[in-house]
Order: sequence, then structure tokens, then C-alpha cells
Amino acid sequence: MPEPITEQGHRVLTLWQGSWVAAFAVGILVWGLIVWTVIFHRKRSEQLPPQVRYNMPIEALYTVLPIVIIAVLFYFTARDQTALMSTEEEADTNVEVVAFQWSWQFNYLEESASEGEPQARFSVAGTPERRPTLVLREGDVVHFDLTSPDVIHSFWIPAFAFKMDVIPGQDNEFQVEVQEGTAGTYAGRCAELCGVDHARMLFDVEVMEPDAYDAWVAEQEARAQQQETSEQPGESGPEDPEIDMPGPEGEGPQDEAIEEEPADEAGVPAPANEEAGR
Ligand SMILES: [Cu+2]
Repeated sequence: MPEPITEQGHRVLTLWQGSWVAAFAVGILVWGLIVWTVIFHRKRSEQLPPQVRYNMPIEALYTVLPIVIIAVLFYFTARDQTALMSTEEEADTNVEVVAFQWSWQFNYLEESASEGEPQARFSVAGTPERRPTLVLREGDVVHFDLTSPDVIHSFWIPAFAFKMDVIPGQDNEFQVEVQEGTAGTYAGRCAELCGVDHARMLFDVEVMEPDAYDAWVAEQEARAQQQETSEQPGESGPEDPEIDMPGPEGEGPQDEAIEEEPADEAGVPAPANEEAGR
């Protein structure tokens, strides 16, 4: 397992390890009994050994022990699931993740999308050819809202030890606390076969130290502002308002993203935030 970079990731890892310890304990007991039987209870004569059918204590043990094991596993699973799904803590950063065929867009929102129709401060959009980078700050509580304009995807960051499906028409959300001392670059991908170019749905996760992150945000916001003012005179087409919050049947950002490729190839410096804040 990769070393988790979130508080929640450590919880997942601990649950996983605990489950394996329990499974091995049961396994070792069962294998031990099998080996013991094979070695010490070989056939010695034609006479049938003593039979223990309908031995009540043993029958009860067979029944009760598995129920106890399952109850314990269930308890820890339910406890951790409740903690992992909790979105009660105040988030420092709200990111709307738009998964589309076949890339990702990260809208950095003023507040969580579950609280109405928040404004995007700025956005980071990828294309199948150029994967986007999700930038996070060490120590932040980050809230994710997951939306898809087309088919089911799955938002997976292995270093979170966590993934969640991105389902059209359903608001999935979760949040993590990024741990201190985790600055670095990590992999992200789609974990749900979503079409022919599913394998291209990659993204990078960059965890930055606070100063670097704040500088990056300031730069993105300035760029978003600049784009907004430069777009005002002419070019805002009728499809633009859909970009920040694409509905299930709306014009997804994929059209947008694909149209952007020629500009990219023509050597225009590729800012990470083409769908800048609205
Ligand atoms: Cu996908």
C-alpha cells in the first residue's frame, strides 16, 4: 500500500490491515487444524473412529464464532465508513470535480456545491492529451463534490487510499484532511471503465506547502480575472454559463476541452485554468 497522505487514508489502511490480521488469525487456526488432522489422524484400521455428529457444544461453536467474527468486522467497517463519509468539519478548500469522457476538470469553489450554487474562483481543466493537476495544500481540509455530465466515472487517488464513483445526476461528496509533511506529486486516475479512452483519464495531484500553494492560488485567481475581463467584449458564447456546473444532460465540458486542443498545439502557453472563474 502507498503511504496515505490524508488522515482518512490512515484510517482506511488501519481497517485494511486489521481485517487481514483477523483473516490470517482465522486462516492459521483452520490450516493448523487441517494439518494436525492430516498428520495425527490418519486412517489406522477399518474401524470407524468415534463420531461427533450432533455434538451440541461444537455445533454452537461453529455457529457463534463466525457470527462474532462478522460482528466485529462489521463494527469496525461501519465505524470507519461513518467517519470517512462525514462532511461535518469546516472545509478550507472546496473542489468540484467534473469527470468527463475523457479527462477531469477541477473547479475551485467559494464554498461546497451542496450549499447552493457557489461561484468558481478558478478552474483547472485537462484534456485526454494533457492531464490536469489537482493542487492541494498541506494541512487543509478539502471537500470534494463529484459530478459527471456523461457516464459513471470513479475518482481515485491511490495516496488517499480511497475512491468514489462519479455518477451523472447524483451529488457524491467526501472530504479529506491532507496531512502535514506530504508535499509532493501523486497519481490520480479514473477507476471505472467509462469508455474507449478510459485509460487516458489520468491526473496528477500536487500537494504544496502553504506558501507555494497561496502563491499558486493567487496566480490562478489573477489569471481567471484576466480571462474574465478579456472575454467580456466579445466572445462569451451561449454555451459558456454551463461550464461551471454542468448538469447531467448539459453540454459537458468535454466539448470544451476537445475544442481547446488545437490552441494548445499552436503553441499558446497552456494555462492550467482555461475555464476560468465565473
Ligand atoms: Cu472515467
